[in-house]
Formats: sequence, C-alpha cells, structure tokens
Amino acid sequence: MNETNATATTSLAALEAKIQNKTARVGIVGLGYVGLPLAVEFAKAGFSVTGIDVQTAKVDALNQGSSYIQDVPSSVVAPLVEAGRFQATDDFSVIRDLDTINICVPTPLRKTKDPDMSYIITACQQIAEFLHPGMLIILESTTYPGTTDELMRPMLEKNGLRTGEDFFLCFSPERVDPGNPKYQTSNIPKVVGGTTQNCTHAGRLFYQQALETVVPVSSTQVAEMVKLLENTFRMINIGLVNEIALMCDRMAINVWEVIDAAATKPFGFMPFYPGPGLGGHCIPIDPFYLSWKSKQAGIEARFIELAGYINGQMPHFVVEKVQNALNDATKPLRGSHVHVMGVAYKRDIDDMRESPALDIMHLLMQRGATVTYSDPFVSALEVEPGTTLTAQPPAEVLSQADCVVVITDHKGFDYAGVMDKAKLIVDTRNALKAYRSDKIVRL
Ligand code: SAJ
Repeated sequence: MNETNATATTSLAALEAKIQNKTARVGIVGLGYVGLPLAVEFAKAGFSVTGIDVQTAKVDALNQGSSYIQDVPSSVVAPLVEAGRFQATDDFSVIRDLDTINICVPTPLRKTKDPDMSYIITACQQIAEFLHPGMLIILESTTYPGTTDELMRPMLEKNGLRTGEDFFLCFSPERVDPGNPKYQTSNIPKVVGGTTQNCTHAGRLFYQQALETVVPVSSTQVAEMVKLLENTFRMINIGLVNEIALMCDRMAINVWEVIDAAATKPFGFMPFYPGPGLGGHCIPIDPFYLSWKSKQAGIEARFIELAGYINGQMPHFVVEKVQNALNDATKPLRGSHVHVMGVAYKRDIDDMRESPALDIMHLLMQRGATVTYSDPFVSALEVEPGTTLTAQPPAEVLSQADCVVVITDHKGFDYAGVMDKAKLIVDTRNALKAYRSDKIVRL
C-alpha cells in the first residue's frame, strides 16, 4: 500500500471508530430549520454536538435551552444543553476540535435569478481555516450540481489536505418539510454522495448513527441533482396545474372538480392544486439553481423557465379575478376595501418567504384598493417598504370589506363565518369547497 493509501486508510479508520463509538465531535454550521433539527438528532443519538451560527441571538437562545424552530420544541433542546450534549457558538475556531461538520446555510437567489453562493463560500472559508486530518465535511444546502467538488473542494484543500485521504467530503440534500407531522429529520430517508468512495462510506456511516434510512449514491453530483429533481418536479407540476386552471377559467370548468376526479386514478397521476402563486424558500428557488447550471452546460431548461413564468403570473390573475368580481358588483377596485384571509406561503405555518400574498396585496394597493388581512400565524407584515399592516381578527372586518380573498387556507379559519359575513369572496384555494353561493368566485 503506498503512502497516500496508507494515510487514507488511517484517517478513515480513525474517523470510522469515532463515529461508531459516538465520540466523534459533531459540528453543524447554520442553525435554522435544517441545521437545528439535525443537531438535535445527533445529540439525541449520543454525540456531543456544537452548533455554529453567525446570529448571536440564536446562539444565546439555544444555550439558554430556548428554541425558535417550530419543529424543535425547547423541551427537547433544554435537556440536551443541560446534559452537555448540545452547545451553540458563533466562534468558528471550535472547528479545530471537531470531527464532523454539516453545512446547513441558506442558498437564495439573487435578483437576477442567479445562485447566491455567498453563505456557502463564507462557511467554507471559515472551515478551511480550522480543517484538520480525519474530518468529515458534508454540505446539505440545496445547490447546483458540481458545487461540492468544483467550488468547495479546492477551498478546503488550500492548506494541502487531500480530499478522500486526509479529510472526507460529501453532499447530502436536506429534505426537511417544516410543520410536517409525519416526516421529520429522523425518519426521512437521507441521500448522501461523496467525492470518493471513502467519502461516501464515511458519510453513510455518519448518518446511520442517528437517522433511520440512509441512501448512498455514487457522487456528490448525483446527490446534488437528486434534490433539484425533487423540487423541480413539484414546481413544474404546480405550474402545469396553474395553467390548467387558467384554461378551465376561460372554459367555465371547475378545475377543482377536475383535479379531484383525476385524483381517483389509482396509478400514474399525482394531484397538484392551483393557487395564488408559488411561495416558500425551496420550490420557487431550487429549480433556478438547476436552470442556471444547465445553461452553462449548454442546455436551456425550458420547462423550468416556463413554469416559473406561469407561477409568477398567478398573483396578477388573482388580482384580475378580484377586480372583475367587484366590477360585476358595480364596484371599482379603486376605493374598495379588500380583506385577505391568510398571508403565509402555505397553510398552518408562519413563514412569509416569497409568499404570493405579498405580491397580491401590493398589486391591490397599487390599483387603489384599501387592503387589510387576517392570519393567526402572522401578526404584522411589511407589504411595501415603509407600509406595515397588522393582522385583524376576521370577525371585525369580514362584513365591512367589499371583497374577501382567501389566499392561504389555514385550517383554523372559521369558513362558515366567512360565508355568513362576507359580501363577496374570491377563493384561490377551494377552501369553501363545501359551499355553493353566487358570492363565491373560485380560481
Ligand atoms: N403549492 C401549490 N400547489 C400545490 C402545492 C404547493 O400552489 O399543489 C404552493 C404552496 O402554496 C406554496 C408553494 O407551492 O406556496 C410551495 O409549497 P410546498 O407544498 O412545496 O411546500 P414547501 O415550499 O415547504 O416545500 C417543501 C419542500 N421540502 C424540501 O425541499 C425539503 C418540498 O420538497 C416538499 O415536497 C414540500 O415541502 C411538501 O411536500 O410539503
């Protein structure tokens, strides 16, 4: 065995032993909706876990046993902190004493729809400073195929350490679905692919200590692409069903009835539903990481671009529905009071990122409407720079509004009360499916 292989064998064997006897000191960079649940799973599995985040408020809260992530209650965090299993810090130098690092930082889009890699680059620069032989580094942030091997690897090798020999490098897509009562970090199958076979082996062994199912793949690029396929699949199918809704609107066909009937097909079909637009931090964004990279490879991602266009048109379509519904009641939109029910990007959560409600409310105000809203999860929002609205209880507003628009169909809303008090309703989510009335205008 030559020296290189000997080094790899020694480093891998040492890392394997630490992982298997749970003495490996685990580090998680980025303590958001992905990083914190992952940190807790490894702490619960018996590892000593150090969370690293640049936001000191998060660090302080966690060290006091207080969680800010809906799916990770403080009652779970506090005992782990007290037992010394979990601690948080904003000091990256702790990495010199850690054995594994998962990077769970944001990967947003720039205004130009190009990937914003700044968070990954900053994290890598910090890790490279303290990287030492025997470490396992795993990127979990959703990104374009090639990021791990083409961008991260050279940065981590800058001090001479070799990937797959001195340290081990993998990509593993995060599949966290915030608020999902059935699937949480521990029981969602975990795909992992390494730069080399040794890397994949180390990544697989690592996740097997804390998660129920691990799915090894042959490279980091395959693992990166898996995530993009999953979320592009959703975005394009949502775009398709939104286009079907536009067709049905023109042909006076109830698209919701069409979808429900199509969904009775026991194979070869999966229902998606039209809506007011595409929100969230994954679905509207991840596919553009793929289209950006495929363009570089010389292939135009036309499905992604088209679906992005259609989904982006839905807020305008909703505003047209409101304007036409008021017009049919001989009321101009300008000067009318429009009340929005639900502003979060999807039901029963408090997340406003990329929420289509913001676009719709902005457009309504631009056309002269007075806009109010109700949302039990969102107490206030800045609909335009300098214009902040606060949530109002539906009972106080429904009968005053000229038109009520259901944008997000939170389960907790009193839809019977909406039916009883509202003069006119535009329902973008089929939340009033059980009601028949001329005052309901459906998407
Ligand atoms: N939406 C529709 N019609 C649909 C489904 C969704 O208009 O049929 C809209 C939603 O209202 C929302 C946006 O699309 O504005 C995204 O909704 P989503 O259900 O995809 O929820 P997300 O953004 O929380 O997506 C996450 C993703 N999880 C990860 O990336 C790890 C996604 O892969 C999951 O499939 C999704 O949760 C889920 O199934 O809940």
